[in-house]
Amino acid sequence: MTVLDCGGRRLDLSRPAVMGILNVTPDSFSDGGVFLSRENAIAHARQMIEAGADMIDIGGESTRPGASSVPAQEELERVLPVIEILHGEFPLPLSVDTSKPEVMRAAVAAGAGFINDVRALREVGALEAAAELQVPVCLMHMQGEPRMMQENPVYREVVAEVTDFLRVRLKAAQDAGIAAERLVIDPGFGFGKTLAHNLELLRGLDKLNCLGAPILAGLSRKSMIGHALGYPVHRRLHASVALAILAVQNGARIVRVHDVGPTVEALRMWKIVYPGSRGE
Ligand code: 8Y7
Repeated sequence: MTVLDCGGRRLDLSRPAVMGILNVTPDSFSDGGVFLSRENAIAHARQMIEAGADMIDIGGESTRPGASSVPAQEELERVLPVIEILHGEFPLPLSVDTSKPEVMRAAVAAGAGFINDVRALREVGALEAAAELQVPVCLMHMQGEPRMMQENPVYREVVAEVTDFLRVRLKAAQDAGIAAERLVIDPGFGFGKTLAHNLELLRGLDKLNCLGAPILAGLSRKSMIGHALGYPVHRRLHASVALAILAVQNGARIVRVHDVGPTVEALRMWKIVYPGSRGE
């Protein structure tokens, strides 16, 4: 369980791993379209790999709060060339950030070895596609849909409800034929959650380990930092690194980040403090 086979490329999860975020979208909230061009996206990926990323998560659909959906054709045009080029150039696992079965199929054919689905395989045909492709899948919790999810998120008990949701999705994935060893879970920080919900989830993150799947956490530059500290997106680096370390300390095995170099450096220090395999 400590090594994921990502389409023939190994991801060692005996120690925390860093997933670098590569947005190939014109409207991504923190990169603001800067990495729109293919060349820029590839240069940005090269830089994250040089900085020590263990994998790269390539997304062509913005899931920021309020974002509208992107047709499959456009998503494919954004991500496929980038996946092909990076797959040819680097040996590390590549993740595709998508909810669409046709994008999953084409991305894996182009060299992706991991599916990151913020909708936890709930789109029609997604369970079947993921089962067929035999690559690891991250199942993420979200309350509502990106367009409306931050309107008025309500939970009775956020940690318990997120755990229940992920338990149901893990079962659905396994019933569809996806091996338990290929499943990763994620509480979905910021996806239909207030600051108070996000903080409670972060403090209680280790409780998700009762589900037996490695935990992925994405906190980088998120609006919870803005709500907590009042900083705009370009000033959230230090808080993002702190949150990545806290997530790992509380049981996360993969952190999804924009700022790979600073996160890798902080985690190097964490690993020296906690040389045991689970940080005990
Ligand atoms: C997450 C994510 C985003 C996350 C996983 C952003 C695609 C918003 N956030 N995937 N994606 N977990 N697994 O701020 O938290 O990067 S998009």
